[in-house]
Amino acid sequence: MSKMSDLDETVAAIKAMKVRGALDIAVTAVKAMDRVLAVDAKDTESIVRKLSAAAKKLKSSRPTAVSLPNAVNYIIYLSEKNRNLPVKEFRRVLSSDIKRFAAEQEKALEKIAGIGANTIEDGDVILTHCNSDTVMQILKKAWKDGKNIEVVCTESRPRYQGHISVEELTGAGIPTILIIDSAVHLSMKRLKVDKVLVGADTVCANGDLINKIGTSQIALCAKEQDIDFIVATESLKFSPQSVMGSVVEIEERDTSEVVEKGRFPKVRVMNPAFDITDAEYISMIITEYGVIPPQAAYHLLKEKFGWELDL
Ligand code: RI2
Repeated sequence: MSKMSDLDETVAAIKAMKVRGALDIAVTAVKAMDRVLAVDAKDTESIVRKLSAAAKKLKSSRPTAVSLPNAVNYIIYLSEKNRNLPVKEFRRVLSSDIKRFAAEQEKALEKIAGIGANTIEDGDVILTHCNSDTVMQILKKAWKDGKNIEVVCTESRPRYQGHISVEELTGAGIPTILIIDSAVHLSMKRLKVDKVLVGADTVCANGDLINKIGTSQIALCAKEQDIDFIVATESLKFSPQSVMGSVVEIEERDTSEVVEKGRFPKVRVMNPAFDITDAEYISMIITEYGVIPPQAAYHLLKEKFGWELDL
């Protein structure tokens, strides 16, 4: 069997969720594009073509988190802008732009951790779903700031990313409780949950949130019990395509993640990886630009993605 190319390996790792979490996926993809820059090419035009082919492959690896196309499209935009440069100069400029972009995402994460930690109060019981690096950074910062918090993690079936959250939080010394996904409603009451804090895969222009399957049910429970439902996300996860009317594709993953193949031969098994939480259930969105109401998503999009939207 022939050896996989570096790019194909990255695509395979994202598909198999060896690399996961909306921000990590985006940063890993642009780093793979940086490596494409280094491959043999006689002129700038052929690198531009290689980058554009790589972008297409990377974007097809997972369909829902908009951070991936946003990041990749931005690098393609820069490559188009610089396509008249001689090959050596083109490589240098693009590579440093990619590194700057990746560093900016790290900074955004750090900024959100600080802003997010301010929204947490001493003694808070916080429920989170799945594993969001952004959420983890906020919780760890709040703990480091001396806030005595307790975190309730859902399992997040079928892939149990909740276990990753439990490991991270307990590793930081934070008191953590693990519950099954269907225990959310009961646990909110019994454990006296003060806040729900989740990450995002995509935020739409109308403020709707697309996040790990089960998120929208948690939002409904929070609304019913008058608990704040807070989203933490880098602006990279806001969807410019949604401004133009596109609907976000919800990834359907292999059903073997839910039940072994052939176990129920006559049954249709479904495995949607994400769901949509209506903006009206969201109390606030924490971004690197500060805390905004979901209704402000359109304005943030216009500000941030002007280069793509041409509005
Ligand atoms: P960060 C994850 O999806 C979860 O839905 C999480 O809320 C979101 O990405 C954002 O993660 P998956 O990749 O970027 O586990 O905050 O399917 O790490």
